[in-house]
Amino acid sequence: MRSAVSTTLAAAFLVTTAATAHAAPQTVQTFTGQGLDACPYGYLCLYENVNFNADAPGLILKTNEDIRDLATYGFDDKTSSVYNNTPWHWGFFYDKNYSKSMGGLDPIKTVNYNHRDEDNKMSSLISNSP
Ligand SMILES: [Ca+2]
Repeated sequence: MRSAVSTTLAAAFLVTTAATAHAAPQTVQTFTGQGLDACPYGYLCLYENVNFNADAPGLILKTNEDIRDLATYGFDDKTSSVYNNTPWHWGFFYDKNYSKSMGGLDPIKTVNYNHRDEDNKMSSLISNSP
């Protein structure tokens, strides 16, 4: 009897693990780095400086989830370049709560806000990920 219960529980655990293993967990992380190589596949990366922090290591925010207010992660009005290393389109906004569009970025594309109006203006972002 005990053996049967244990087997059932183990099977349930395996099913749960398999169902979630293919989808990456929703994460937002800030760290110091530079270059496109610092942004792993499956993530959108915001760089605090132009040219993906090429001149020196700087702050990077990597995310695979929508962010309603970048101030939550200390990244409001800070983004100067972006690498979209995901299969989804992302939209960017001047204000929090996805207000006032400032354009977007297609899959596996970059944008550099050097000398552009959008520099240091992004406050929220959203993807069309299912
Ligand atoms: Ca900046």
